[in-house]
Amino acid sequence: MTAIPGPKSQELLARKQAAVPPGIGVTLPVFVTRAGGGVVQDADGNSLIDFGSGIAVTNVGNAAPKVVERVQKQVADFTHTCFMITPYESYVRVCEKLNELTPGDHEKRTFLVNSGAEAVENAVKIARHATGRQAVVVFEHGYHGRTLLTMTLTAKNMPYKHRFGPFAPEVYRAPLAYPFRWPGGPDNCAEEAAAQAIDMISKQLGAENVAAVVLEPIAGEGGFIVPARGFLPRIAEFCRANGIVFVADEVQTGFARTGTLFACEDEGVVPDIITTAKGIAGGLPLAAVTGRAELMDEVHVGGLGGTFGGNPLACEAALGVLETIEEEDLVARARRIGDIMLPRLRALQERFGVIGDVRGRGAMIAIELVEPGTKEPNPAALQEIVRRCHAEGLLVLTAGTYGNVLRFLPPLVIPEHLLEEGLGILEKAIAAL
Ligand code: PLZ
Repeated sequence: MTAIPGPKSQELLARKQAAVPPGIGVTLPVFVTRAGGGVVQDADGNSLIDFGSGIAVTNVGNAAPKVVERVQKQVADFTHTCFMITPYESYVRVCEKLNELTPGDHEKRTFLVNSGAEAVENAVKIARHATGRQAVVVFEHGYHGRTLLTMTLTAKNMPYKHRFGPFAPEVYRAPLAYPFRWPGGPDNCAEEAAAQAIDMISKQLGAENVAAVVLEPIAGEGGFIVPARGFLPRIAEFCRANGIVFVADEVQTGFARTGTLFACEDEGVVPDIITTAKGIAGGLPLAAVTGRAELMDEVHVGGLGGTFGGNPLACEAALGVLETIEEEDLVARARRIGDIMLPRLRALQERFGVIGDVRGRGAMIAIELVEPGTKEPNPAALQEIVRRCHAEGLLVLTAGTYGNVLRFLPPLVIPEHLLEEGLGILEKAIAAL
């Protein structure tokens, strides 16, 4: 309807600039009035095709009927009591469901917090408490949050860590099996990267000093890096053999996004603790820590918690999300989205040398942009393509350690004609470049 952003959004943007610090950046400054069905509508009456899902959150859509219904009922009944003061059933139900649905048939416990970062921090606290060890191992290209500990766990300096130190102690970083950039090539990547990580842990730290290894099964913010097959199981097996708690951070990959309910399932990896957030509650703030009963039960009464964790509105939303995933078979939908997008993107890669790599699983897909004919990161091309997509009404997100990855996270309920239309806009943007 208007240029992007339109006059109303520009007016709101000016107010944002006066009221909100610039540290809170904005990818696309259109102010939203409604969203759903794979479309985001703005204050100027524009409709944008949503390839972002609010960063992998609205997997079931922005206003899924089951979520809306449950939250509306709950908000009229009560908004809060604090689960640690006087509990309510929906919290327990969410935990029962996660214990049942997460990988592994061992006995599990779950508790609820507010954000992905908070879930990861708690996973580390529990691992340290249960093992009596301190060191935590994370990986190159990893992202785990913005709190002091989780920003320390995060790999990338700018914008997450720059001048925010000193960082938390006892955090060590190992190589990630990044096939596209592995020096020895993709074929030996899993084996070599796992060997280097294990060597680092054994020789530099001593496995017996390591409380936890924290790993994203697909690195999200780092650029949708799918570790070479075999890497994850090898690291998990090393952890098991050495009494190290293996924490899978599925904050971004969870809840049907990658074509399985959780990304670890793809290689049959069973984590000791799994952290989830984002897609768990259709946009209401909720996150969870799910782990082996014997680890989780180690922590003394009152050792875990928080005022808002497992808020009743968020719990009802989560139950609505789980029902929607099951009833609409969104796991299969995610796979279908991948089956549509990957071949289209690979065909573009054939035509345009700027696309160095096409990767991802299910509805978590990315292209990595390079200087044609090399592997040199091309962040300028990314900015240009994103600008053109946004101007034409396709909301896309960026990622990547080198700022050169265009990522796609459509809501799993997106109609196929919008997926096709979005891909068409993308193709034109790349061709124009
Ligand atoms: N772990 C794997 O992807 C959040 C970050 C957006 P919170 N990723 C989006 C930004 O720039 O702040 C994330 C993640 C993984 C943990 C987190 C942190 O989750 O809910 O943002 O705290």
